[in-house]
Amino acid sequence: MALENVKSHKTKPLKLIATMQMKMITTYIGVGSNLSDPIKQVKLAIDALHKVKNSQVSAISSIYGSKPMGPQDQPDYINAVVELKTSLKPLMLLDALQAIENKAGRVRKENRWGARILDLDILLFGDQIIENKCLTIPHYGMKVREFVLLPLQEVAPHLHLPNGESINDLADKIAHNNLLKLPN
Ligand code: A4P
Ligand code: MG
Repeated sequence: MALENVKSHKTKPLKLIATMQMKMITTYIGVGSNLSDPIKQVKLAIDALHKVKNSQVSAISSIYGSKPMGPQDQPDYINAVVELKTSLKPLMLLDALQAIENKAGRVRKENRWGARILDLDILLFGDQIIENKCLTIPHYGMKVREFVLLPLQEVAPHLHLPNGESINDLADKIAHNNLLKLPN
């Protein structure tokens, strides 16, 4: 190894060196909350995503306010999308995300699409299509949710889904449903 490379390694944080040496897949994580100070919950979740092992946050969307999809007798949501490069396998990433949800105090209830303190969904995992009892990727709802498509377009405007659809086409077609990009 050339001397200058050795020197530059000395100045980089260890986590960065480790992740640089592994095959990294680009993933997109949908973040949502509508309980217990949702803006704070989303920011804390983004902090926690920075600490996921063998992974590196590479882009973060603005924070958006959104009207609830599903039952309307619940507070408005805060949503964002994070681009995370990872060498974790999909199920290991799901475990890491569920650990963050649990630490935030997430209680899983039976009511579908009900209020939640934190929801972390794997929207895309590279160009992989995954269907098993724990994971459906691309996320089953992502193409019809303005609170996913618009922040995703913000962080990855040139993205294509595994089936070839472009994020720009999907985002251009979706009704905005009062989605509000909040100032930084
Ligand atoms: N699972 C399967 N695929 C995935 C994936 N791609 N990412 C499994 C993450 N998890 C995935 O998830 C239930 C199980 O889904 C997991 O154990 C995992 O194995 P969960 O987080 O416990 O339950 P959930 O999130 O309530 O399920 P669901 O039906 O996926 O909820 P959604 O579809 O995420 O909807 N309105 C607004 N404005 N903004 C929102 O963010 N979110 C919801 C929740 C409702 N309304 C909303 C929003
Ligand atoms: Mg979820």
